Amino acid sequence: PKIYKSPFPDVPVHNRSVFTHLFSSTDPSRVGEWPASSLAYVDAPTGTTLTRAQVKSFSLQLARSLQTKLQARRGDTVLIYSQNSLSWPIALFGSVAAGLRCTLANSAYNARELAFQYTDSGAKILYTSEEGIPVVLEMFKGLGLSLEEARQRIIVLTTSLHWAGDAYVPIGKDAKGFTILADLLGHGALAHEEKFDGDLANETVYLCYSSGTTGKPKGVETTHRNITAVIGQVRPVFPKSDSGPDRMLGILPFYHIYGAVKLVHFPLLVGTTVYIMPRFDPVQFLANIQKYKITNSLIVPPVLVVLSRLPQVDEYDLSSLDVLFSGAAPLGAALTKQVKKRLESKRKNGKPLYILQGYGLTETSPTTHLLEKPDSIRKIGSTGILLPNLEARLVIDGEGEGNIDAEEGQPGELWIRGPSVMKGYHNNPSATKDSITHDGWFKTGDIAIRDPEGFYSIVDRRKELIKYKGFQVPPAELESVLLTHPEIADTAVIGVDSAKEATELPRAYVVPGRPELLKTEGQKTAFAKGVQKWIESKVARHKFLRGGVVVIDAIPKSAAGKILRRELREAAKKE
Ligand code: AYL
Repeated sequence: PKIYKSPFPDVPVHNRSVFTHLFSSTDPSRVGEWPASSLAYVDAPTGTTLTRAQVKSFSLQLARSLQTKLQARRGDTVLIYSQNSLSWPIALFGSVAAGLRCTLANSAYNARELAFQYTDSGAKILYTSEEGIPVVLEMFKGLGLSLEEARQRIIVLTTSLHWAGDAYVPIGKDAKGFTILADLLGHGALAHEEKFDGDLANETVYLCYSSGTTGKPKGVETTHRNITAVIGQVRPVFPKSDSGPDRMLGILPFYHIYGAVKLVHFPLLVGTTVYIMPRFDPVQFLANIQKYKITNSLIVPPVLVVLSRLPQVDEYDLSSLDVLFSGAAPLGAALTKQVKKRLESKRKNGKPLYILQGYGLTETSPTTHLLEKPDSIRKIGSTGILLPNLEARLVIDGEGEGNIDAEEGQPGELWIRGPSVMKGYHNNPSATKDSITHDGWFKTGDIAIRDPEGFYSIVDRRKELIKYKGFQVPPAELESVLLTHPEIADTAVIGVDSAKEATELPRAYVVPGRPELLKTEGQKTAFAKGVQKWIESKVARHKFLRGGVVVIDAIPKSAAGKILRRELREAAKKE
């Protein structure tokens, strides 16, 4: 095989837990490498701060209560269902310190979607924000638990809160009758995290959900080593601002591996402060850049569309901004240039703004490629170079000869090997076997080209997955929901490109159960509109059928009964 190595020297890979790696130090005035009093996270709306020492101390306090009050045992799984807040990292690191695994759920999920992940992951305790309580109670009710039983499993992450020294003071209305995070702090602390005596490299710490190349969402087993390795691999390649310490604006959801790693873990390692926003709001995004003199932010391509159009861009001083980092979906060169030009033209200091790309997958913890500042224009559109410790192959189907490697400069499916590749899919050996070869190559399902200098571009996606604004939309899941509609006989879901919004939009093709009722175009349109509306009561917002519903006579299928998605996609492109 033709194996491409990273051009960077390998970084050390440790056999340590995530908690020890980030928080331990021989110098008591430090947490990890950084002063204990330095700010780890700031709540952007209120300015409330959390130092590195507080993150560590609150986490160890929570860890103790998890063990003593909630009888959590090493290896148990907890689920976090909350928008970004200061409490979120405490919930995560407290659980990790107690030796638990965390599964991170989309905060927009409804009760059905949440129930799937809660059950599939084998979670016991569940953290939710106050806003999530109704959905969580509906979920537990559906699972047959009484209100009292449900309450015993819920920890409420109050989002409006106030830290007073080492104490945590919730303000505003607290969730009556529920255990809130504050109730679990201040009852002593673990002296250190739960000791691991097993094989740390292979101990699962996070379970994010991804559909992989096909089918419904699966739990991705991310190990302690995956996480400690990947943040080390990103470190030498991640851009630094020239004007002193970086201040990061955190808008990406922490429950997605991209946010969890880059906004919650990585900043602790490299000494930056993250200004947390509970959700993306375009004007607040601009206001916070000005207010906190933000130097960089991680975004998804649609944020650049907003920045290219939003009139308020002219009203804020964005001159502190050094880097916008885009990932999770393809980013076009034209949009990149447009935003760069617009934001730079407003600056009095003449400083450049770098718009860079990264690439990765939930299964690779996630980042595998990054573009560096000096290459931002020269290699515009590229997702960058392979990170340290990683190897890549570009593989094509050798038609009968098995998999063979593409010629230099030719497209092929990107395969990745290295310490940040997941352990496998949770409780799903067959999906694991389909995606990781016996010698450790993970098949991404993306088609890439590598140029002679080692820069990779993603040119196509071979798998079913649809990406709406960086969020995964597994067609198989939408199809199974659509098939519960009493008037739908068959269906196929694909993504259609929207250049305007820089994203794909999920679209369903449906075969009506009673075609005789849909004779006129008017009747078909009305039926399609009805289905589009109906799905909104069934799935989270990012899965809405924004690309439309199209009534057809039959779904194109292979002889084996597999949906020929490519045919539908090609036809949609020609519209
Ligand atoms: P998942 N260009 C094109 N497609 C991309 C890109 C990109 N830059 N990044 C991700 N994708 C697609 O699991 C691709 O199809 O992880 C890939 O298989 O939600 C799929 O998204 C994975 O989706 C970064 C930058 C991580 C991005 C990420 C992506 C995490 C998304 C770290 O620095």
